[in-house]
Amino acid sequence: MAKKVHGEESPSIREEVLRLLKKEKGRFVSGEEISADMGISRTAVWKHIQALREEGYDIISLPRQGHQLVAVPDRLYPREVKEGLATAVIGRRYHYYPVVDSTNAVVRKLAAEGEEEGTVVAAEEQTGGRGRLGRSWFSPPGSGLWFSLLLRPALLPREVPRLTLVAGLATAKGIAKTTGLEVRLKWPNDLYLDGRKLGGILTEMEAELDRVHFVVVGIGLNVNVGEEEWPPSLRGTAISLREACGREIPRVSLLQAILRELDDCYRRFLAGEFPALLQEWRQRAYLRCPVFITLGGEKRRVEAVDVDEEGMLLVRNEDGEISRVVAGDVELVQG
Ligand code: BT5
Repeated sequence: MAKKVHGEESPSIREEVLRLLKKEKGRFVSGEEISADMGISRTAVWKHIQALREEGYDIISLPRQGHQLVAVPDRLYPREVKEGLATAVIGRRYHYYPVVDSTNAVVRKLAAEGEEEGTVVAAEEQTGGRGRLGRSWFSPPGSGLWFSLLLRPALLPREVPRLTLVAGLATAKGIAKTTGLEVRLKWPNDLYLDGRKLGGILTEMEAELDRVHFVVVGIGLNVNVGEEEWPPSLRGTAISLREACGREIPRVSLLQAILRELDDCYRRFLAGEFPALLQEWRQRAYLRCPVFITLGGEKRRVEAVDVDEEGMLLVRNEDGEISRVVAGDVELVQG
């Protein structure tokens, strides 16, 4: 009779089976070899292979030849994202969900339960993805990066918006490393490509007046969203990396690259290097250009001049007066 695979030990054996198939990728490994290596029955080997197939791993099995791993799915599985990640803080702990309402909401809940700094929550799909001011964020399955990180920096609440700029910069750097595309940053939280919105950042915090308990940085990035997938409200205003590059972008390696940049930028931020990070942000930003700014319901055309050392936007109105914007919506003047 086939040996029963215990629920407890089978996930780690499955990882071992997968590791062996990956090591021998493109080559058949016999059922006997796997079963001898792992100390499990042939039937158990078969069950693990079947389970991996259900997870999307493309494995061919042939009688007398064995099993061959042909392709790894581009899903944001912990084992794939954590493989070779080597970050110090960001992504050290990583939670994955096929579907979730909002990754920011999940991180908030984990944070309240004492989860440690650096934890990342990623989902294939969000059913209640959120933007700022209660706006919704379109997060279709399998074609974007929808993830959030938990930070516990020793900051004052008014210093927290700086983290949005740092996260935007890190995301832009990760995209450049993976695709060669240089995205533009729009104050305070947008990533743009070809004048269209590629991604956005939602920073939320739990704080008292003089003490931040935790910060949740949510990042949404359109990776392989197809032209036909956009809802009418986003057609022509949103863009994905695939649309810009004309090819599918592997999400796992993109996420890894972004997590590495976040890890590096956050370390530098904590070490007091915000001015240098801001300088890098400026180089990629829409500055010294006309924009519409909406403040308290009123929309005005101004010039985005610069960001100050605290990361606030400086704008010049038609009379040449400079003012400092702490929070607001900026729209590009097209054309
Ligand atoms: C943002 O808000 O740009 C922040 C988006 C943050 C999303 C991430 S995904 C992971 C994490 N979990 C969440 O629930 N949220 C974060 P805002 O600046 O308010 O922009 C929202 C506006 O962008 C919407 O009103 C739409 O006009 C537009 N929009 C919505 N979905 C979009 C998409 N996928 N691509 C481009 N534009 C989009």
